[in-house]
Amino acid sequence: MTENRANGTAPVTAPQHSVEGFVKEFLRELHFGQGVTLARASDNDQYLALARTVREYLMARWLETLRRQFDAQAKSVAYLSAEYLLGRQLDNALIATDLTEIVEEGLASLGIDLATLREQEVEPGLGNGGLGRLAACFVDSLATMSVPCIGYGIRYEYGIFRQTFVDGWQVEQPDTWLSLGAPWEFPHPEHSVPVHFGGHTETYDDGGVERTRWVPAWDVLGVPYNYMVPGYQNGRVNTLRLWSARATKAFDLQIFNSGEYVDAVRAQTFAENISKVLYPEDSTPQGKELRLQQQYFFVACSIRDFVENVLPEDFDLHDLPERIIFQLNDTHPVIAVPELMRILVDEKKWDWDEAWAVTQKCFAYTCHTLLPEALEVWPVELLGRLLPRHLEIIYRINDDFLAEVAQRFPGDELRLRRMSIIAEHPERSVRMAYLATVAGAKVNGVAELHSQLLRDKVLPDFSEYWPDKFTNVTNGVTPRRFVRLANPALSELITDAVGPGWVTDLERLREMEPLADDAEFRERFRAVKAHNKDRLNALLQRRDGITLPADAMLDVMVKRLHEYKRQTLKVLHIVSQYERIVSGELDPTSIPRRVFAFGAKAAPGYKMAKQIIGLINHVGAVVNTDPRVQGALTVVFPPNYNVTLAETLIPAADLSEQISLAGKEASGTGNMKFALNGALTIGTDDGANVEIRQLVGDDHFFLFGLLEPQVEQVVAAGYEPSRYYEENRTLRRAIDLIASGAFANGDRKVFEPIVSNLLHEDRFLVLADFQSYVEAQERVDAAYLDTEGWTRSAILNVARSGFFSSDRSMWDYIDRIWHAQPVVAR
Ligand code: 475
Repeated sequence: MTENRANGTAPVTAPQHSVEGFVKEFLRELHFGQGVTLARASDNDQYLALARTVREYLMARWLETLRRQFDAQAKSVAYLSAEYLLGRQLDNALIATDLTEIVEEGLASLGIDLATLREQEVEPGLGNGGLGRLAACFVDSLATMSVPCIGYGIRYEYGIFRQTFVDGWQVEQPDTWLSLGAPWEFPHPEHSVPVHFGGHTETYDDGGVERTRWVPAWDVLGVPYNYMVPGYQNGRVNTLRLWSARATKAFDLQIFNSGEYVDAVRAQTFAENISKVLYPEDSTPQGKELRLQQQYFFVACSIRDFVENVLPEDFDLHDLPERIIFQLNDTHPVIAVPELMRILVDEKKWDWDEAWAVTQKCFAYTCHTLLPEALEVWPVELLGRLLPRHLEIIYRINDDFLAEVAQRFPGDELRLRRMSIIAEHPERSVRMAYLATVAGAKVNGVAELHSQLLRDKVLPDFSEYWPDKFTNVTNGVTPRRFVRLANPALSELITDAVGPGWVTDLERLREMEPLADDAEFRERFRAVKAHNKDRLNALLQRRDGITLPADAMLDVMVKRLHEYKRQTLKVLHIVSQYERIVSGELDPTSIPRRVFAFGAKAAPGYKMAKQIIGLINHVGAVVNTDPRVQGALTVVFPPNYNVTLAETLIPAADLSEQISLAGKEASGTGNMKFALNGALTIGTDDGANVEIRQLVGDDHFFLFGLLEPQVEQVVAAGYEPSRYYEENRTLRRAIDLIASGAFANGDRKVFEPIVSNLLHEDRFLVLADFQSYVEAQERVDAAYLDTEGWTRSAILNVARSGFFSSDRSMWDYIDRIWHAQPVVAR
């Protein structure tokens, strides 16, 4: 769909919003879309027909949205993100259109169960974790708020790998999410965009002006695939545009003409590799050439698309900042900065300064990390080979910037070296976070603490130089998917209590607060949890053959596997409880029965993370089957944690584990999802945990561990993990038990790397926080035994977490960074 023709007049009407209207349309799709009769239709046929029927209900709104947006010529947000972790589309489209009941009834009249069809959908896993899921929440919120936004990204043919366990060890399988059909996407090959790579630059005389041009060596085509992003029951549908790489005609012809048919076909494959697979590293990006190709590929397509297809034909690009803000989701799309400069200077033939003034107003940068190893750098050699003109532009940006700094701080050579976009060691490379900071109108962190540390620790020279450039926007999650869709039972209870408005105005949850003191309401709240646990149990049975014990506290830690998140701390707690039980120190009937649930993927090349997964599974195999435990401890680790599993797991949780080392987790968003679904948090003073605790109150949050400034001190004083091992008997026994081979059939070597890392390195201070964690867990046990008190706290967690709606995050971005406005119906 080309936006500039979106104001055409042919009427587009949705099917009737009734059971009959739906059934008629569904059967039409089954017959004419899938080419099968109902009698012969497979579940997948039925799912595809259903998806196409539902999208028909959205189509008129989509076209109307585009028309309205074009007419208004309003400022748009272009969210540039290499990842969108969308989750399943069907249910979200059903709640957005308020069709769930109609569809349920209509399908039932044909003898079809909606739940069965839901299960057919393979979620688009086009992201690794937090950052990708955040992008999906943000586009949902913007659509629901009627703010013009295009999400731009990559249509990976293979999303995040499917995780399986073989003998408890992670084995990756390809994610073939497109193989059974992709009913939610709209390919538009006629709007394909060429993207160039390689070659060299040259200068030429342009009527007395010396200019530079890029003479690239090869190119590919970006084919746009559009996805609907429906607002919640507001008649609005925004667009997510994901790019897929194809070989260009010119590329083929050249080689075909030379008679090298087989080589030509191979070259085609080469081009198409660019969008083939999502890199599965989160937080430790590898400097792979294909990754840089992906980054440039999608931002080059996106900028060209916006300038040529979204803006009107005669648009004066000097006004670009009034029409667009490119929000950079971490540094992955930062190459967009020199790309826009290249277009303005080389193609549009603007003066450098004129182009830079516009460019600086068009970008803003969000940082999602604090780990130094997660800050992207690209070797100059690689960048110069792939994008020679962009490297020149980066050099010029850097030269101009450093000249400015030198003026303000004369003679401060060290400062210039610290602030240079080009690092000299260990290899000459481009610091993408610095480029983003220099070019961006604003730079934000994703929680209060993170934004503060970003200013003080990661980019101190820059925040001194531009104090007003830095701001915070605390992350949020969409209440549509993570409460309304994931937790229908709680949604009904909330709606009974405060009315339906909370779905788009989450602060309304506050009105529930007094009900925490209402015994009948607490009873109903517990019934919701029990129902959600049954639902989880049924899913895990079906999915993995896992059975949960009845009446147990559900303690959940789900997130990517990373040492800084400290899954090992939780394992050490489980092992120590186990050891205390089998040694007779702890009576298993004296503590509440607990299920320890894990969900986590490890980057395939991250050895230690994979070891930890192996350890969790092996500990589970021993603990779960030891009769002495008497069912007090159960470890479950369903494989392939993803958005779909989260939607059933989170609503069932009693306890949320947010136990990263203080100062390492930028924000966390899982922590918000749990609180909103009535789990209590055991957590460190890290990321958005800080804000969760402030809002829900200390009495309803289990805080433990070193605070961020204390972490600094402990490290500065020369941290020795072995000291904690020697001085803490419980800890020592737990580690000794692992070291003894008790969880590896007596083989001491299997988990030796984990043990020796903990004892001799322990970069994330697991041992230092162990005692404090165990004590907090004792407080958890005691609190859980007080059923009414626990329920009260759980209700207050829900009632006080409205702040964590991604709608609020979006308003903050609008106020502090974007200055865009909703476009409302005329
Ligand atoms: C933080 N991913 C969370 C979340 O702001 C935070 C990095 C490199 C390459 C690919 N993916 C990544 C991340 O850095 C990431 O997901 N960061 C997370 O962003 C949203 O809530 O604390 O760890």
